[in-house]
Amino acid sequence: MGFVASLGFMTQPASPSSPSANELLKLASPTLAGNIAATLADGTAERFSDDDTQFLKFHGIYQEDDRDLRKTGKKYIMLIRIRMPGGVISPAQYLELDRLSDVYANQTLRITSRQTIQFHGVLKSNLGATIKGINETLLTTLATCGDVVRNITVPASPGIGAVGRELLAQANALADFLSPATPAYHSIWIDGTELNLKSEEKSKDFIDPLYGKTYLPRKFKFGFALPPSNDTDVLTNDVGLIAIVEEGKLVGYNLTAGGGMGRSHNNPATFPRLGDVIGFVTPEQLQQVALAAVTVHRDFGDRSNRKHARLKYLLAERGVEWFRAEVEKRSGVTLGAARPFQFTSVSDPFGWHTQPDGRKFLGLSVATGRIKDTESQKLKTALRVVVERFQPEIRFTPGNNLILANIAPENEAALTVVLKEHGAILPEQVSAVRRASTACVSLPTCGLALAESERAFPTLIGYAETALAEAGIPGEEIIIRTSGCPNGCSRPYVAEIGLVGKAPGKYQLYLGGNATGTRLNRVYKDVIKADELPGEFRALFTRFAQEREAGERFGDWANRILFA
Ligand code: SRM
Ligand code: SF4
Repeated sequence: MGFVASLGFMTQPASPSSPSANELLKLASPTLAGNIAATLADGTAERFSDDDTQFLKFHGIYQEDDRDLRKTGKKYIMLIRIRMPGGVISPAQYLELDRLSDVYANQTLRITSRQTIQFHGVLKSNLGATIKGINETLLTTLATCGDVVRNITVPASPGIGAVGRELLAQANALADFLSPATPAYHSIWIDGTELNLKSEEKSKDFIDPLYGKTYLPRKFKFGFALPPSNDTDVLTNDVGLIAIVEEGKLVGYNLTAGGGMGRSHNNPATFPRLGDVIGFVTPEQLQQVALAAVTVHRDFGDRSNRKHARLKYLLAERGVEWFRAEVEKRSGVTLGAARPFQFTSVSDPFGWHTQPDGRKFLGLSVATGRIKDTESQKLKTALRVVVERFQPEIRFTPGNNLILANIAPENEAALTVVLKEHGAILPEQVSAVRRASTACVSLPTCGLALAESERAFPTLIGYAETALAEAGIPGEEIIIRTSGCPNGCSRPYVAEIGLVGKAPGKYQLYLGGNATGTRLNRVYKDVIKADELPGEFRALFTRFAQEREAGERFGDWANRILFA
């Protein structure tokens, strides 16, 4: 029996409802080539067709338009997302991405909530050169979007030493193992030619060994975590791998399944969900079990309704026992009993720390993950100079922050001076609430945004800082996450305070998540205007300061008191 047949996807019953438009598209062009190459070569075409925009996603590209300019006509620009398991790159790779962003994008690098980099604002005419440039740094954009396994998240701190490196190696191996096999990516972006599989018929007959002709019903996300840190928000992933370390040695993972954030307003059939703990796997079993989990989604996920197509709905409807049995059957692995673990924090490590090998690392707070130069803060230039001069390893965190690693202790002072000379804001200059909080990209690039998020973040967090000061607790850390729409790209539903865009200037207010990413928050106000937030925060924080128990965090207080 061949590999494809052994995975069983050809034997599964077809979905009883009619397949969605995306399913038909994938079926018609299983190489994912579409007409991308032809449109790319056509200098007169300023955009790709709607069908091709779906294929482009699998190549790591979103066709967007600058929504600030819509009144005067659409200006098409591309988002490019890079694959980077665990968010780790070399200094040389960073410098090249920095250069490419200056030449072809909007002169910024955007750290994402899944530890990678996005370019925004790339014109179609510059797309080919940008993707080629990225690949020349030995990075790729393949499978960072689309109905496939996405960028895998891994604990970011270099402070965890050997186990951290092991997790990174396993994540990289898993990412390669689960990568789509289409030759179209290479032919379009590297060779610069249309995909030629000798005949049209052959192209249509292409079958990816893992994903089949129609790939997954929807995106699929893996995340690793190493307790006590839950910096990757592991339970929000389709599949989570919680590392279990005994006597300093990685013995395996508790596998979780069925996490996800996305929902739609006024559609209660869609909801955020935290993953269930399914069982224990050893590092040797990991790939087979992960593969089995992906094929369960591939074969049972909803292919008619994309809003119901994430793995979380299978877990919610069919249950943990069913999922475990399917995974065991497909992988041939009997999962062990889950091992005890405890999370204490989702925070990124800020400031200077010493690595187990004696070298130093610096965790920087990057406001909304946007590496850019402004009048007062030349962060992008500062990082370029630092990376050129001190050659640190670069690590992007799931909190949209940045870590400079492997720095010789004697360089700590000089590196800090370079940052200060460029006006870069050091983590100790940022309030605890601001450092802990994040925002999704939203306007002007995101086509799904209903309200401002990244651009409103400084103001919204400013409201919180003022209210905390007025309540007499200015140094309080509260995790606030803003998303411009209910898709939840900043993972707002596990934050202590979540602000979810409803309409311009209007948000849903969620309260009651915790500091460990293990509890969903709840709707406190279905609509609140941005300019009502100062008063709302003042009232909430004042009450919190008066009523909290010793050491109690805002999210725990809100959960205990406001939803009692
Ligand atoms: Fe996301 C769609 C940005 C992490 C849930 N997300 C989008 C798009 C591509 C909009 C679109 O489809 O047209 C956004 C591009 C905006 C732009 O201009 O940059 C977008 N998502 C992002 C990023 C850049 C937000 C950020 O501030 O960092 C993150 C990129 C991650 C990466 O590197 O791969 C990002 N998105 C997430 C997360 C968080 C996570 O994975 O840890 C989630 C919630 C977890 C989950 O998947 O459930 C998330 N994004 C979504 C959804 C809802 C999916 C669902 O199940 O309903 C959409 C909408 C969709 O897929 O149709 C979406
Ligand atoms: Fe866009 Fe919504 Fe994601 Fe924000 S949460 S980036 S508005 S899809």
